Amino acid sequence: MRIIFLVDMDYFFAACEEVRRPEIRGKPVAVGADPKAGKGRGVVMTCNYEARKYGIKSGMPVSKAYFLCKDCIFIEPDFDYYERTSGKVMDILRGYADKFEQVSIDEAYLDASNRLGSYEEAETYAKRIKDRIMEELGLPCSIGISYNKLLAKMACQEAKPNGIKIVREGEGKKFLENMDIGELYGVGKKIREKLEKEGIKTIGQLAKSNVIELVEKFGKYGIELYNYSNGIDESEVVENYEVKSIGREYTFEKDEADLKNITSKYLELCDEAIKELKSKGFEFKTVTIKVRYYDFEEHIKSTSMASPSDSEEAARKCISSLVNGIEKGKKVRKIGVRFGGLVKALGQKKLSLYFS
Ligand code: DCP
Ligand code: CA
Ligand code: CA
Repeated sequence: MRIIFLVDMDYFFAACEEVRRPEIRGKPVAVGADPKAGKGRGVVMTCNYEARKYGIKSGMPVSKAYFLCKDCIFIEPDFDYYERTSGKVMDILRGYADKFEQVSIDEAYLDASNRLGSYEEAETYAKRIKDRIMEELGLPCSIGISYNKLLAKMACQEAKPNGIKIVREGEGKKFLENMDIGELYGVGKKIREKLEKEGIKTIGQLAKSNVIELVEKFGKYGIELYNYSNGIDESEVVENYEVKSIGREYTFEKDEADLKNITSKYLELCDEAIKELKSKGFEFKTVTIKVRYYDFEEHIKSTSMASPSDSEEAARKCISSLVNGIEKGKKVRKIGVRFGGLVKALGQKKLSLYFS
């Protein structure tokens, strides 16, 4: 019997802020750009559950969030801090797993089948994990437990906030049955619209549909959708030991002082590295550039993304802004670009291969 946990931190960025600013606890808090009394641009990255009561959510323009709740406390994101905190969370979680797989900044799968004999034991184990993270880091999380990754992930969604939800063997189909089709892992907006056109509104309806017709409509992905809707997912929890970061370096033949030439070389390296990253199915969270001057002085600068990405455009933007900090006119010998915090692209991404 497999026992798999999906641990996902609650309102992560905002929870991190509550830890270092206890005075904001219990009040509505959103992390995102400054709303400038409703005139600000940019979006809410996340908000705590007090703010959610007002209808504020991730991805919403901050101007709209401001009008929904004028008393909401808006905090500009501090990615380095969230990354560091995430690292501490992951270090704790790793200790509870036979097999461990981080899937995003605030979430990871743990396979603990070898350590546990029953779901009762699993529940106690999950409580221990939650207590430990709360005691050491002051952060709440939710945990889904099941016999596969798909159901663990969906159980976690039900467990939120600050809870534990178990889906036992034999309960998978029933657990999913009445949920809206959009709730199914792997179903994005486009697929949902297509399915709804066919009259498929619940996961249960999808589970009963004709798999051959699904393949006709969605290609190979139709089989995956069919399996998911039936609560079937054989994929293993796997840590990517091999690749932690992907990068490129370049040494100029002659020391280069022209920032335009230097920048275009950085972007070339960026494109090459992104190509490799995509071909391996990764998304990056951090971008680092390195510069070594003619006198061997070396500098490293990095920045973090709000959420993992494999976008060439986003990568180029980060790099251009980092390059801005390079000393002008000083001769450069060697440069490097590196993408770190790699995670496997999620199911949603795979869909874009079928529907672009
Ligand atoms: N995030 C972001 N932009 C988004 C969604 C999320 O920058 N559109 C960031 C902020 C979140 C973090 O990623 O804190 C984790 O995202 P989750 O989807 O897990 O959401 P939260 O942890 O914020 O809330 P929940 O309690 O619902 O998990
Ligand atoms: Ca979360
Ligand atoms: Ca998450």
